[in-house]
Amino acid sequence: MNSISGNEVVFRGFRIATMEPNPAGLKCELSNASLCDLADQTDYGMLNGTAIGVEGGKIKWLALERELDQTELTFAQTVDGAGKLLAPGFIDCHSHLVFGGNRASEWEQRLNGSSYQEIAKQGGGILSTVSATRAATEEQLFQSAAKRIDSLLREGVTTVEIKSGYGLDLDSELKMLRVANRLGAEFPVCVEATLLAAHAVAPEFKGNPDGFIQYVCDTIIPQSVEFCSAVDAFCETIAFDLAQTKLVFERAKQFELNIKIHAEQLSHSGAAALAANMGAISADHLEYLSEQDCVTLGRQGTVATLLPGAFYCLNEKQKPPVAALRENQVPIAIATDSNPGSSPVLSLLLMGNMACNLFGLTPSEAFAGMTINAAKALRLDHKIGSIKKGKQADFATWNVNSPAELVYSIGGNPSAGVYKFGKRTHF
Ligand code: DI6
Ligand code: FE
Repeated sequence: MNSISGNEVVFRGFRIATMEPNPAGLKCELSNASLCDLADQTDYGMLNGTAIGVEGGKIKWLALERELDQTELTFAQTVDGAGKLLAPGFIDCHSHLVFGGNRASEWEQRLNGSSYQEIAKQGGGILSTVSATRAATEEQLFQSAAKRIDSLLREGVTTVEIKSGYGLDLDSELKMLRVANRLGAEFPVCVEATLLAAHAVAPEFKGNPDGFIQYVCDTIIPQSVEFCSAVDAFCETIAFDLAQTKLVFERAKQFELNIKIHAEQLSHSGAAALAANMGAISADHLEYLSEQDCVTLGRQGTVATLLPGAFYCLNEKQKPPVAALRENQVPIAIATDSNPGSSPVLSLLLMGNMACNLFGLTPSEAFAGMTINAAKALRLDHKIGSIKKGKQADFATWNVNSPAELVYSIGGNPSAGVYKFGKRTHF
C-alpha cells in the first residue's frame, strides 16, 4: 500500500536537485523502484521524471511521473515545472541580520586611510553598532531587518540563522532575539535564533572582560534560553580568549543549547578545536584553521562554515584550508555572515560564487554548503536541506538548466518561485 491519497499538491515536470548523498536510495512510492537513473547520478543527486507529493507542509512521497500517469489518481493541485530546476530552499546558517544603523561611513573612512583600530578608538566597530542597536526601538529593528530578510528570501532562502550580539546587556540582547523570532513568525522563513552575547565586551565592563563573561553566564544565558536554540562566541585577539569562550559554552551546555563559534578568522587561537571537542555544531570563518584542527572537526562531526563575504570585505589574504577539510570529510557550509561591519552582504547566491572563485570550492560543494551542509550546521538536517520523503517542502525553483549555473553567474536573480512548507511565497 502506498500513501498517496489525492489530497496532495503535486510538483512535477521539474529537474530536481535533491542534494541527497544517496539518491539511488530514493524510492518511487508506487513501485518501490529506485528513482535515480544511475547514468544521470551526479553530486547534486539529480532526478528527472519524478513527481513530489506535498501535504501538511512536508514531502509525503516521491514517485515516477510515468507510473503516476498510469493511475486514475487526481490531486488537490498540480504545479508544473516545465523543465525548470527545483532545489531545496537555501539555508543561510550564519547571519547578524538584526542591528541598528549601518557602518558605511566607517568603511569610507577605512578607504580614506584610517585604520580599524583608530576607528574603534573613536567608538566605531562593533561598539558603534551596539550603540545604534540599543538606541533603536524593537519596531525599528524589526522594520530594518525585514528589508534585509526580504532580499535573502527572494533568492530562495527558506531558513536563516540570526544572531544577537549587538545588545550586550540583557534587555538589548533579548530585544534582538525577539526581533529575530518575530521575523520567523511574519515571513515565510524558519528562523533559528542564536545568542551571541560574547561578541564584544560591553561598554559597562570596559577593561573587565572576565566580569562581562560572568554577567553573560550568570544573567544573559539563563534568561535567553526560551528565545534561542544556540549560543555563539567570538574568540579572537580583539574579542574573547579560549578560557572565556569555554566558560560561555559550559554554561550553554547546562541549558542544552547548541554551541557554535566564530573562530580562526584573523589569527589561530585553537578555538575551533576547543568548540569541536565540546560538541559544537559548527565552527565558522576558519581562515587560520590548522591541519590538525581539520582532523578534530572531522572526528567530532563539526561543520566548517565558510564566510567568503567577510574574507572579501576585509580584504583578507589567508584562505581556509579547503583541501584538508575535504581530506578529513568535514562537511562544509557557506553563509552570508550578513552584518554591518565585516560583511554587509544580502545575497547567499553571491556567497556561493565567491566560495568557488575565492576559496576553490567546486560548484557542487558550494551548493551542498547552502543546502544539506547548512542544515547540518544548524543540526536540522533531519528536517531540511534536501529533497527527501518526510522533510519540509521548502523548495526554490529556478530558471536555469543546472545547479552550477546558479553559482556561476553574479546578479540577475533567476528565481522561478519559492515554496515554504509547500506554499508559494510572494516571490
Ligand atoms: N562576524 C562577526 O560577528 C564579527 N566579524 C564577523 O565576521 C564582527 C562583526 C562586526 O564588525 O560588526
Ligand atoms: Fe559573524
